[in-house]
Amino acid sequence: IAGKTRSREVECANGQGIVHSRMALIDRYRAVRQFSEKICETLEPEDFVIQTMPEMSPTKWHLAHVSWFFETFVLKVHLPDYESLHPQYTFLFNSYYNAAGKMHARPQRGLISRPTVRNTYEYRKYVDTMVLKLLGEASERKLEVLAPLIVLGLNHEQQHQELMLTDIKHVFWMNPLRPVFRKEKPNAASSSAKLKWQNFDGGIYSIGHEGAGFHFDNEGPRHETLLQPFALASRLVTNREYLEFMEDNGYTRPEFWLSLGFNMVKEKYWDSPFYWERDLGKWGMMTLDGMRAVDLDEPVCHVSYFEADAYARWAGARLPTEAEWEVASEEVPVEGNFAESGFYHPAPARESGRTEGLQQMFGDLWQWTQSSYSPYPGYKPVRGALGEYNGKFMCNQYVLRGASCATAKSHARRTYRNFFPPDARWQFMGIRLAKEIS
Ligand code: AVJ
Ligand code: FE
Repeated sequence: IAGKTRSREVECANGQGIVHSRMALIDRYRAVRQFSEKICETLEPEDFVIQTMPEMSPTKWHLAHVSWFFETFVLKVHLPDYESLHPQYTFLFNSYYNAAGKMHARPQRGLISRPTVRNTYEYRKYVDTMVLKLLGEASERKLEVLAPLIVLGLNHEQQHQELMLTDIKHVFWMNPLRPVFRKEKPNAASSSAKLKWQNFDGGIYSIGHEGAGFHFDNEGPRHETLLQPFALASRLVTNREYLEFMEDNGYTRPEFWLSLGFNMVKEKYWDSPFYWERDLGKWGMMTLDGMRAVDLDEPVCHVSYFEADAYARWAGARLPTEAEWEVASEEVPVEGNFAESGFYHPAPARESGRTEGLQQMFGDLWQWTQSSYSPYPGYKPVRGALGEYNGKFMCNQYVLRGASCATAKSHARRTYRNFFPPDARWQFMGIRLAKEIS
């Protein structure tokens, strides 16, 4: 192997750019696969199985589906004579790729007790053995074909790592016992930085991914876009600020809301962020550390696009566009409170003492933008099943930028386009304000 690794450079999603060599690719494969299992360390078998709403998936399903991805797009295509451990898994763990065949109904993922959790780990192990064999034995030329697929599969697995965390939070929330997933490191003495506005010039800017390093197809092509002068808030909106909106009857005053949003408020009886609960007049919230009092200095979390938009209007501001967010983030290093910290909760912005500078751009919370999730000019999904990865969802969803406390650091990028429907609240989603300047 050593001889073969010499000159290979493999594009990789480590955010720092490029992974060199076969060994680096193998190491990265092992590390990402292991992190998924580390996330599940404290779960009991019963926790892995249930589906508490149609939008979320059982942990067991996530663990199997990411393995199905490698099986379908790597092993079945590139390992001669590959034999599936269980041919029926093809159907069970296909999420939504019509070109890859029929699939089990999404809302019924929580109704199957078999394969068991143990079977699922066996399936992972089988796929790992086969992928590592393939990577170990492939010729240099073959590796060139495999590397981008492996890197895509690992980025896919990192997306599901975040979903496992947000979905297990929902499972524990639905349980009246409100179990603890992980003991949280407590926030240091609470206080939050003053909100400042940072101004940006109007003009023609380029946005979108270009060049080396992994990116999803929806991040390109890089293209020019025209921005008017704007200002962006230096940090995320806090619980204290959001409570002012609530106490000003924000949820019952239609003048702040989009029509669809106000319908949703009435239909779902929304009167606070998701996972908030009032007990004896005090607001508590569900965290992955169980229930606790709302900390006023933390960024407000688990709000929908509709709530983010209504809050912004109440505050005399608006949500940023995704182009504004990306241009503003130009000089901001990809650092912050990511999944690796094991905190799994957004932290208050600390007073930095500086008058300039954006905080909490990466990590902590995904930030709603006012941009519809639609194709960039010239966007073309790849041919075949993998073309279904992102492109076919470009309708009725909004783009979120940044990354959250449940995102792996090596998965975060300036050009990353996350997306969810405007009423989704169970992801780690928050609010950063923008406004016009003249
Ligand atoms: C980008 C988070 C909306 O949840 O379906 C997982 C990520 N894509 N497998 C999703 C994804 C394929 C995607 N989101
Ligand atoms: Fe997936």
